[in-house]
Amino acid sequence: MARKSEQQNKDNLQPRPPVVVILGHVDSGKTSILDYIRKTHVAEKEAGGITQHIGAYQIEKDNKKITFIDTPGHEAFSAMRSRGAKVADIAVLVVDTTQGVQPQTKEAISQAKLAGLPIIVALNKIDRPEAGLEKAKGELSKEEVVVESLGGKVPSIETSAQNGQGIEGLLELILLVAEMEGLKADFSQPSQGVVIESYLDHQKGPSATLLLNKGFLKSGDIIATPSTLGKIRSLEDFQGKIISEALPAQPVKVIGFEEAPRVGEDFQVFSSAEEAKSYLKAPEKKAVSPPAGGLKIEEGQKVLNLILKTDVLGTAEAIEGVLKKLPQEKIVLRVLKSEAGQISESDIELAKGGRAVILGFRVKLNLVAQRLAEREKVKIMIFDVIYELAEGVRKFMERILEPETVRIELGKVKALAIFLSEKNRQIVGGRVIEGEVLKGASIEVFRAEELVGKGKMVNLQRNKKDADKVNKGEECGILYEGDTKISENDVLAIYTEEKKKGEL
Ligand SMILES: Nc1nc2c(ncn2[C@@H]2O[C@H](COP(=O)(O)OP(=O)(O)OP(=O)(O)O)[C@@H](O)[C@H]2O)c(=O)[nH]1
Ligand SMILES: [Mg+2]
Repeated sequence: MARKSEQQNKDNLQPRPPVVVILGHVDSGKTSILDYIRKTHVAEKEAGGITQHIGAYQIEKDNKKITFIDTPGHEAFSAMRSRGAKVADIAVLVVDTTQGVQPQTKEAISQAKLAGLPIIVALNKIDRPEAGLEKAKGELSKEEVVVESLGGKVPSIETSAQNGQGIEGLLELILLVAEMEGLKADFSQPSQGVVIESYLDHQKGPSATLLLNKGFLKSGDIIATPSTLGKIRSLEDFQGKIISEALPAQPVKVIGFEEAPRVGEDFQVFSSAEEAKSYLKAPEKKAVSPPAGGLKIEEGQKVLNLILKTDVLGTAEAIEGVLKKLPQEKIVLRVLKSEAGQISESDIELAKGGRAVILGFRVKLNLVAQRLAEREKVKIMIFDVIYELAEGVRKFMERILEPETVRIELGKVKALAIFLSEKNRQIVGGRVIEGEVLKGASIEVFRAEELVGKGKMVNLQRNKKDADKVNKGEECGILYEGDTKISENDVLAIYTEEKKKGEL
């Protein structure tokens, strides 16, 4: 597209800050390291400036800027990580030295390599007594990430997000690698870049965090992605401070899109709305996933309709992936709507109409919506941890599964004599020819091997005394109740039914 084919005027190229993606396994300490850096290198402009979750920050070290992107390590966020790797210049691979190389460490390595990013390894949690530095390095070597201290080319540093050890060194390494990369951008042109986050701000409307890879962005610019367009009403930096323009490698929150754009889309600035429209791709306009295209529901299957509301769009995508992995042979999950933003009254109306459950992830429920949900009896489940969401949905599915009835065969009785026959009751004398007979069991009546009727046992006797159980070979008297009359020589199948909790 335009970005690749356009000629860049070499004179306009200026150095730009590096964009660093922090990758690593779940709980390796990515966010903790970023928090530590932010605390020590960003002068908080306003107290509690960050209201929305923004996974990108820019800091300053020795008068040089560095942009960081955080990505979650949970396996479900693979798409987010690979996007992070695509927009970045450098990957910091965080390895928990108490754990060593883990599945998402490996995934992160291959994503960084695929994107051609230089890797810096942060050997984290070095403050912990059980930290296994050499083991971690050895395991990295097996993944062809050989650190310098083992004779390789990959710079590494021991870090602790707990006490700050190695964090300054990590920043110095980043600046060093960035310098060697010679990162430059054309600042003079209308900007282009990538959508890294997208959400519906319930006060300001569709919002997106953008990362510019060239040019500059200012209020009033006409902007488009393949899925939506708009005119920029305001620009905010990662701390929520209004800024007049954004520069390459600077994460910026933009308000003014007509709809929340898709995460990962390229954006461009245009000189007119007409031009911007021509950039739109007609068929996939909506930033909402289609309601389960091609979803097949077979006989006997139930459907659980869901409305998914998440903090950012990348999360919605990850959660849909997690939901897909839940067993759905008996209950099919159908996502009616999936979008970023708070749970609104219209979500509750939709849930009511579609008999859906609302699933929230890191979102809030305002009082009005909560009251409406209570009144309309709409179920809302809100989670903060993806694993808990998966478990919560699984438990809910199990609860709505009807308990299964399991038939237990007990035995067979051959009817030898009929002693009494009333309207729908009979006393039948017989012999247990198979298994055993328990009082209160159910009865099926077979005549010449054909099922002719069903009924139940009201009482059971042996030697004219009430009995709980009669064994094979013994004779018994059965007080039978049922619509079909039993005749001599009929075979009675004796069974019970047990209800078992539904299993997915
Ligand atoms: N002792 C010690 N604990 C750490 C260190 N870094 C992180 N932790 C702890 O490890 C846990 C996970 O840290 P996070 O920063 O949330 O890890 P993460 O990699 O961002 O995790 P995900 O985003 O879920 O993939 C937290 O309880 C941190 O307090 C460290 O250097 N030393
Ligand atoms: Mg994290």
